[in-house]
Amino acid sequence: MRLALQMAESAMGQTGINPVVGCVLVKNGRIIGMGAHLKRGEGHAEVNALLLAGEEAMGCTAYVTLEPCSHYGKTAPCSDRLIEAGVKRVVVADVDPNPQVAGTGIAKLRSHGLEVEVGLLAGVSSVLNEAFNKYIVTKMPFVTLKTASTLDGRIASKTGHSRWITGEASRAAVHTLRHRHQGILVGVGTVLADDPQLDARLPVPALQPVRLVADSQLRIPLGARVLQEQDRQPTILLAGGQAPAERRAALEARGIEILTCGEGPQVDLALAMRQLGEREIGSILLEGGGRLNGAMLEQRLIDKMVLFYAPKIIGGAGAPANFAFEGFEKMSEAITLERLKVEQFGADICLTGYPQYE
Ligand code: AOF
Ligand code: ZN
Repeated sequence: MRLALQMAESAMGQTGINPVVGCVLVKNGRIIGMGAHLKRGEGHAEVNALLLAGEEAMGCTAYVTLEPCSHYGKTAPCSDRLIEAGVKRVVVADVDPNPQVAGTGIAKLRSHGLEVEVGLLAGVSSVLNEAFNKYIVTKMPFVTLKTASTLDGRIASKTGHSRWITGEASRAAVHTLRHRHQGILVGVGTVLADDPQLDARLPVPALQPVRLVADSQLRIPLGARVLQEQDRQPTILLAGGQAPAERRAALEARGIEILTCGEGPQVDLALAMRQLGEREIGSILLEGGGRLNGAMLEQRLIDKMVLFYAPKIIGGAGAPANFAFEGFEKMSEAITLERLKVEQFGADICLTGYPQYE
């Protein structure tokens, strides 16, 4: 199962709104097949593993990180394939929350006499598929917030200087995060201040998330780096309902897509997320700035946080903070993070957690 989970993890980011899944087939103490789901629309993990095993699969045990499917999607049901191949026993890590599956895959295997065991390393599989698990049930993207700040929570100095806060190792980890998300979201203030490119730069070729900019009044300059190279990495602007028509026309003439999010002057962020979900963007990496982070947090649209802290204190009353919002009066009202994980990247620490909204 650990090998199957490793294979699943290696495909993170490349299956779109589909889960990552690994499968290992074992018979008489030997691995006779293995496979992963590598791309939406292509073979599921079980099918790829069965192809490798061929006739040998008869009587084997299958270790699968997700419940084998029982529905006709873009591919035929895996549970049928396991039954036809004569697999004797199936060990499943986690159940598939997809309403089209949700236990029916396991029930089908059992009804054909296969021995099924569920729950081995379930927690590991469910974290790998946390975005899928939310999206498949709600059709809303899973939003991961990433910040890089000083210990006093600043994302720039009082003069706006921000390169660099965190070290190289942290920044490299961010590029892996970008590769693993379908969309990358920033506010227009960040584009105006930093002119970021918002691509994934890794030592090996990476997948490029769709670039999303929340820009209620469409203030983004046509020369901004996020608007270049649309063939390689498209950009969608999230606009308010009252953005100037001439800005809209100028941007659309350049082939930039604009999503109108509500009728008011601001971007309706919840509606924006719903619209992006409808476009099959199932995971979004939110990268600031502070105001967008604060607004997303207030509206409970952030599912997970990855907070990098450099061991530095910059101070300055006007220095921008990683979260800018009205705030609460009492400590008891504070949003808390649960399931905390602490890691170190070079000299920086990285705190990962899941906000609890009461
Ligand atoms: C499995 N094994 O490797 C994967 C599964 O459109 P399709 O045919 O690719 O089906 C996608 C759905 O199938 C997806 O939403 C999830 O429920 C399940 N994914 N199931 O048995 C796999 N990738
Ligand atoms: Zn399947």
